[in-house]
Amino acid sequence: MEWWKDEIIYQIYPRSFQDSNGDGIGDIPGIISRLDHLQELGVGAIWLGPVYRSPNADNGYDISDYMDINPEYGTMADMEELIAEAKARGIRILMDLVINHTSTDHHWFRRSRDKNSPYADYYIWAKGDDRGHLPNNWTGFFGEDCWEYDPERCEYYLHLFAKSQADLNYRNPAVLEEVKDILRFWLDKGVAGFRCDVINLLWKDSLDNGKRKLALTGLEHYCSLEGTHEILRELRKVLDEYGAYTVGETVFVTPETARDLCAPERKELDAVFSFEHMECDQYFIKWFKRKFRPKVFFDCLVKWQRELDWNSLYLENHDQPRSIPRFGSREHWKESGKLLALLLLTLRGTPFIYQGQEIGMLDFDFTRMRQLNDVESKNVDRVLRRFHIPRKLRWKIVSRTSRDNARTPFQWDAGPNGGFTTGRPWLGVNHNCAEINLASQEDDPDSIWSWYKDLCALRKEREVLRRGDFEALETGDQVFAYRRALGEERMTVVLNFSDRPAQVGYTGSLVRSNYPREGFDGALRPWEGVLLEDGR
Ligand code: TEU
Ligand code: CA
Repeated sequence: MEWWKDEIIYQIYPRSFQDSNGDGIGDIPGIISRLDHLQELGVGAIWLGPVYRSPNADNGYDISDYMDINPEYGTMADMEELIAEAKARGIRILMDLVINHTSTDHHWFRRSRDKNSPYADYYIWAKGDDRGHLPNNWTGFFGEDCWEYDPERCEYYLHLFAKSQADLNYRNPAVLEEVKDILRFWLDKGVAGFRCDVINLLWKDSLDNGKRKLALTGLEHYCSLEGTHEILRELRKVLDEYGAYTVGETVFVTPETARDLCAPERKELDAVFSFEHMECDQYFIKWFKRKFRPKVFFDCLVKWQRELDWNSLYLENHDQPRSIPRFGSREHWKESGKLLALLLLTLRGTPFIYQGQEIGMLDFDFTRMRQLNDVESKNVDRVLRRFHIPRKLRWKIVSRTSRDNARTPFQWDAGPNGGFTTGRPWLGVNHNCAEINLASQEDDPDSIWSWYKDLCALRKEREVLRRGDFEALETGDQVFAYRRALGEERMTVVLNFSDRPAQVGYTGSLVRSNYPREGFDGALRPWEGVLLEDGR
C-alpha cells in the first residue's frame, strides 16, 4: 500500500525541535510532547533526523553506533515510546539512514586502522606517495580535502564529507550485511522506512584521478554508479519484507538519473530528493548567490513533474536557507509564506514540510561566525580565509547560505528562547520569535500556520490534489499556473511570485486564496495564490 502517495511528511531536526530537560538541546521526549501539534497539522509521517549515538561533528550525520540512541536525545526506551505515541496518532516514523559513511568513532573504524583486523576493509584506505601526496585529486563536499592520513595504519582514508565521517567500502560484502542488520533492527522496532543520506554515492569505482572542476573533483568516480544501483536493489529485498518506504537524498541527479533510482520497476528507492529547483538562485555552487529567477524555478518544477510519475516535494530542509527570504518576500512575509505553501501542497508528489516552515520561520539573525555551529560553514570560512577574503565579505558569503539558517530552534511562543528550552540553547534562537511563533498563530485564522493546516486537510479531502495528473499552464516571469485533473475533477493553481499585481485569464470557482476575497476576477495581488475549481 503506497501510503506515501496520500500523506504529507514532516521533517524534524531533533536538536532544534523541543528540549524537555533544560540542557538546551532538543530531544526525543520533547518531540513526544509535541506530537499533538503534528497531528493537528495533519501530517502522516515524520522524517526524524539522526538520533543515533554520535560525537556530533556533523550533528548526528557522523554515527558511532547505529543501534543506540545519542544520550543527549534520550534513551532507546524514549525512541520506542516515540514510535508508539506517533503510531497512536496515525503518524509513521522514518529514520535517517546515513550509510555512505560512519563516524571515525565507530568501532568498525577504530578496528579498521589495524590492517589485520576483520574490519580492515570496511573503509576506503589508500597509500599516498612517499612525497606526502594524497592518493588522488578528489575534493570533498565540505570545502576540504577528502583524504586524511592515519598515523596508526600509515595510510589515508576517504571522507567525502568531514574528516570524522569516513566513507564505507561497499566493495566489501560484509559492509552490506552490516547495513541489512541496521535496516532490520529499526524495521523490527516499527519504523515505516528511511530517508537515505547521500545514497547515490555509495559505490566508488576506481580511485583514479578525477577531472578538475570548480568544486567536487572526482564525482565521475562515485556519483550514481551501477554499483550503487546493485546495492540499493539488495537493500530493497530487506525493505520489501516490511513494505518499507525509502526516499533517497541524491546529489546531482537529473530526471534521467533520478528515474534510474526511483522508477517502480527499478525496485531501488521509492522517491528521491533532487536539488535542481534549489539551485535557481546561485552561480554553479551554492556559496555564490544570484537573484532568484522565478521562471527558471517554475520551468524546473514543471520538468520534474513531467518526467517523473512520482517524487518528493520540498522547499526547505536542514541543509537549506529558509524559503520565504529565498523564493518569497520578507516584505510580504505572510502572503508569500502562504503562496509557497499553496505551491508545495498542490503539486503532484509527496510533500515534505520542514520544522518551522509551517509558521513562516526565517533565516538566523546571527552577526558573526562564532555564533555558527555547522561544520560545512566553518570549513568554507576557513577556505575563504586561505584565499585572503576579508572578514566582512567572508561573513556575507557564508551567512547567506549557511545550513544553520534552518537549524535555529523552533519558535513555539514569544517566551524565553521561543519556548524551545528553559536552558541555554545549543544554537541561538532568532530574536524574531517575539513576532514569529506558533502560539501567536494557532488561534489566528489568517496565520501561516492556519493556512498550512487548512491546505493539509484540503489535500487529504481532495484526491485530485494527491493523485491527479499535472498539466503546466503558464511559467512566466512572475506567474506560475498549472492544473491538476482526476476523472471529472479539475483544479487550477495560479501563483503570483512578485511584488507586482498580475492579471490572468483563468476562470473557475474560487476554492482558496491567500488573501480575503469573494470569487476570482483574474486580478492577482502581490504574492497572491488562488486555487480554482473547474478552472479553464
Ligand atoms: O547532505 C548532503 C549534501 O550534499 C548537503 O550537505 C549539500 O551538499 C548541501 O549542504 C545542500 O546544498 C547530507 C545531509 O543532509 C547533511 O546534513 C550532511 O551533512 C551530509 O549529507 C553528510 O552526511
Ligand atoms: Ca534536552
